[in-house]
Amino acid sequence: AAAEVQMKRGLDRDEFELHYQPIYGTKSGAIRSFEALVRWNHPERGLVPPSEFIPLAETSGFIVQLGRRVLRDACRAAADWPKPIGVAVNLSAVQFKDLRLVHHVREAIEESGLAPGRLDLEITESVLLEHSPRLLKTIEELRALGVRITMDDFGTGFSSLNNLRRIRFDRIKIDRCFTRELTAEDSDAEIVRTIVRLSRTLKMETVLEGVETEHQLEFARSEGMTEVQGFLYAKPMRASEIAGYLDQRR
Ligand code: G
Ligand code: G
Ligand code: MN
Ligand code: NA
Repeated sequence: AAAEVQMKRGLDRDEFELHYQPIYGTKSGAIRSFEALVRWNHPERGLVPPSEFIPLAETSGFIVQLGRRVLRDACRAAADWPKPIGVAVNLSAVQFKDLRLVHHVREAIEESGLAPGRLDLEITESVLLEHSPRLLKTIEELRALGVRITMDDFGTGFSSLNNLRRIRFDRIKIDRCFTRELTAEDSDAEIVRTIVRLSRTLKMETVLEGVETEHQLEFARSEGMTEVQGFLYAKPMRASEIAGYLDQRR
C-alpha cells in the first residue's frame, strides 16, 4: 500500500505531469492533434514512466482520480494552444467500469471551454473485453458529448475485427508492433492493408503509430492512412514546449 499512498500524495502535490506527442496528417504533414502521456515527477526517483505506475493505479482504483486529473489538465492545456488542434487522452478499462467517467469527461470539457470535437478518447481493446450493454451505453453517452473515440493499440486484442463491427469508432490506431515489422512484402504489411481497407469501408480514420523511419511513413502514405505518429517526427514534449513547436512548424 506504500506506493498507493505515495501516488495519492503525489496527486495532491501536483507531481503528475502530461507530456504531449504530436500526430500528423499523412497527406498535409500538418499537426492534427497531440496525445497526452502522463508521467510522475517523483521527488526522489525523477520522471517515472506510466508503465511503472499505471498498473498499480489500475489495480488500486487510483486511476479514476488520476484519469480525472489527466482529462482536466489535457483539456485546459489544449484550450490555450494557439491553434484549434485536437488533444487525445488515454483511458483505462478501469475508468470505463467507473460510473463517473461520463461526468468526468463532461466536467473537463465544460470547465476548459474546449470544443468537444477537439477531444479524442483513446481506448484499448482491454476495455472491450467485457461485452456488457453498459459499456456500449457509456460509449454512446461519450459520443453524445461530441467527443471522438479512437481504438488504440489495434490488432493486439483477441477479437479486434469483431470489436470494429460492434462499436463505432472515429479512428483506429494500428499498434506499434505492426509498424515495426513493416516491410513491403511481408505479412504484417498485408494485415495492415486489410485493416486500412476495412476502416475505410467503416468510415474510420487510421493512425499508424510508432513511425520511426521514412520507409514506414511512405507505407502509411501509399496505403492512404490518414495520420502518423512517431519518433520520426517528434518524441513526447513538455506542455511548455508546444507553443514554440507549433510556431516553428508554421
Ligand atoms: O509514454 P509511454 O510510452 O511511456 O506510455 C506507455 C503507455 O502508458 C502507453 O500505452 C499509454 O497509453 C499509457 N498511458 C500514458 N498516459 C496515460 C494516461 O493518462 N492514462 C492511461 N490510462 N494510460 C496512459
Ligand atoms: O499505447 P499508446 O499508443 O498510448 O502508447 C504511446 C506511447 O508510445 C508513448 O509513450 C510514446 O512515447 C510511445 N511512442 C510514440 N512514438 C513512438 C515511436 O516512434 N517509437 C517508439 N518506440 N515508441 C513510441
Ligand atoms: Mn495511446
Ligand atoms: Na497505442
